[in-house]
Amino acid sequence: MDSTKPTRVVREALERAVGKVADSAAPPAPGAPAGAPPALDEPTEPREPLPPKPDQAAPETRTATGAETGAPGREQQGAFLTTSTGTRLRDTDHSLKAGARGPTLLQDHHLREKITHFDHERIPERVVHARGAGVHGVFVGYGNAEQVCKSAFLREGESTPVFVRFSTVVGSRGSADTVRDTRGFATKFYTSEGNFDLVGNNIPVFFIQDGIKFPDIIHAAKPHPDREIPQAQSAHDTFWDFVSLHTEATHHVLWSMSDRAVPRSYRTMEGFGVHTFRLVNAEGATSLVKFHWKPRLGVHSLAWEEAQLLSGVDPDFHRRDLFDAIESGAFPQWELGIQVFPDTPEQTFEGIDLLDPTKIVPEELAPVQPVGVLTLNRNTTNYFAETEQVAFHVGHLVPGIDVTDDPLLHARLFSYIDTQLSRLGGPNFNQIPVNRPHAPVNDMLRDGAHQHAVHSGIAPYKPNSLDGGCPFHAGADMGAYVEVAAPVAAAVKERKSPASFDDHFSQPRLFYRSLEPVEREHVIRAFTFELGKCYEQVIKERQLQVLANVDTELCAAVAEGLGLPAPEPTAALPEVTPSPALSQLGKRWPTDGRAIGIVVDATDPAGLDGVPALQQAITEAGMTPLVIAARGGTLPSEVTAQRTFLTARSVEYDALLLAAAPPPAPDAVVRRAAVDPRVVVMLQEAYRHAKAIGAWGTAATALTEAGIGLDEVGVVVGTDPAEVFTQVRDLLANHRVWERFPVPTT
Ligand code: HDE
Repeated sequence: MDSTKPTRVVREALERAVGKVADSAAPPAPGAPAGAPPALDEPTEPREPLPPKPDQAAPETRTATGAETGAPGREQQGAFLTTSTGTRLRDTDHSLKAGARGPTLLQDHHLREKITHFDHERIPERVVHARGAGVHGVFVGYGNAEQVCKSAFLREGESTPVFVRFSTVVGSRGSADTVRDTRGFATKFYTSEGNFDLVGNNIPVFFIQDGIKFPDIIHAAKPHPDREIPQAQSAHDTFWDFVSLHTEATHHVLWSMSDRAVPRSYRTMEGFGVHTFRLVNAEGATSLVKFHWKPRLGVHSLAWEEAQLLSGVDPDFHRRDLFDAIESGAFPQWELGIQVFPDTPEQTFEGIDLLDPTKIVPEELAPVQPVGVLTLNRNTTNYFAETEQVAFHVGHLVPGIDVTDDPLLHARLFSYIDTQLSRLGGPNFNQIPVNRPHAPVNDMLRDGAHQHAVHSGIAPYKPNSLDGGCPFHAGADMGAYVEVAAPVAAAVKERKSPASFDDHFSQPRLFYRSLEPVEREHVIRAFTFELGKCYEQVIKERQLQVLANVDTELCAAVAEGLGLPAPEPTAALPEVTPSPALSQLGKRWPTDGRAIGIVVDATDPAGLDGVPALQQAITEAGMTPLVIAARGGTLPSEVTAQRTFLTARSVEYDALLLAAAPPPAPDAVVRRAAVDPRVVVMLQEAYRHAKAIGAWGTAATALTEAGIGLDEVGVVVGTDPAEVFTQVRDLLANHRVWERFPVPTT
């Protein structure tokens, strides 16, 4: 397959699809709750509901059978409050009573409708991936995939609307975003040939090789059933009990203990289809592929302490980051890439079993070839209607894409449709607006709860003559989905996995050995933390034995932290060739959508002079400047403080700039120090988390107060704010000041 850079056709298609949103004026700081600021007093004049904000979009308005409706796409209209059947209401604040002191009358149909609806507002949260954030976007194909895949959405310049939902796996719907966990990366392509759902994760392998074990791994990872703790964490006995006994999970566990499991942002995650899929081109030739999403901003993670602090300080950190980036016009982008393998009867590549979802194929052996670009450019208008009700299914396939015999994938093909029945209350979930296809639907599925379509015709069966035999079967030349006639080997029925699935340690070792020393150190600390949180010593000992079979240095370092002896490996450790593509380090990336904190002193008007120009420079660089002062509101030089020392915490910012060394504010607990203690904590944390820090003029004294040397790596001290910012921006392109993290001595 030819690799290709986006052509002019692709660039123009992208501009048409995305450009119009980019043109809309971005707000000075993202986060405005509505399209217009509210009045101070309760309004007295009725008005139509406000239109969505410029950064928002609802699902396209389609009928239940996929046709465009031309409707404005707003489910609220009219200036006056009504019942659900459109009757205007005079009062919704008082129930109908027999006299002002009651009792309340059963006759009050409005009270009953209001309360009954409220009582039923919740649906079951997803059994996994309950916590998520969804946004709209567009995918534009590069055209080069036509050699291996006939799907229309991959054609050159073809632009396809998408809905993407990112998620954590283990936590409940209200849990924190930044926990250590795998992230879901599910994409619904509304293609002209029907919906295609690519339901992937940010980790390319899975804990289990056979879907029948899914309830086991999930029950082990979820909170303990007796007390329902801990929430959204793997650092507990049942998880480590299971994975230490079930060694096929080891590869996924290594990724989970790496920085990949604490992403800095959804925007800086890779995505993986995990399973091997089968593609078919127009001539009917097939290839095996693995799907990858490559973020334009690079792969970037939080420091573990940052992730922990954020769970308390801003549990919505990842969704806020995504929504704010889109609102401020920093649209996140990924390239969809494929690794292509010949479709041989063995379904292996370079000795790697392509049907084993605990294995990767290193990119050095099979390069990831970009086939299109995804841009996320609109926030949702209603979380429940869109993000909570979107129903992904690995069986939502389009011509050109077929499944392989991966036993994990096969269980998923059953599960995703099944789970929607209890979550979304019946079999018509594909008629919910966010799930409606944009291709014509002519099925013979009928009735069921919440049926939205008013089907015509009297013969929803085949064969029929009463409806003229309609709908007709389509031939393969009419765009029908035809399963690849893949041969099935003569076999006997048995509950068994192939022998090739038995190797549980060589790829975890490959992953660990491919990381840079600082990344390995993070893996060691993560294992030490998680096992340190377990109660039972035998579980720790058992997991150390697993680690000994992965890497003796890793095992020894974790054992030391736990205060336990390091066991010997039970088998010889294989030689592995590291895959540099697995490391997050060593590259430079765009800095779009990063948050820069600017600490100012509201009592020093001179120090504020350069701040407006600095804010402008940061905004022009595609980042968000957030001014942090002792108090909120408008400060001298027309500077507005977005944060105060009370509301700000270092973890919110990618870099800190000091325009001043502010003295303790009146609300500081400790007031004897020279600098406000919260600013000192902010600097110490930013330093510890290897973030760039800049200061000019007398502000440098705050660094000294925080115990940070002025000549330390990643600390920029100067006289001119613009010059300091330029250097800080340059440091941000490396994501962190990596030199500041201690490196293991092994
Ligand atoms: Fe899922 N998974 N899964 N999963 N999964 C669900 O579907 C399941 C697996 C993934 O944002 C559920 O609608 C089984 C692998 C994502 O709405 C459920 C097995 C991968 C999402 C389900 C797997 C995933 C889900 C829960 C083993 C990565 C969130 C609610 C056979 C390739 C989608 C729902 C969203 C959600 C079952 C394994 C990714 C219960 C049985 C492997 C991103 O159907």
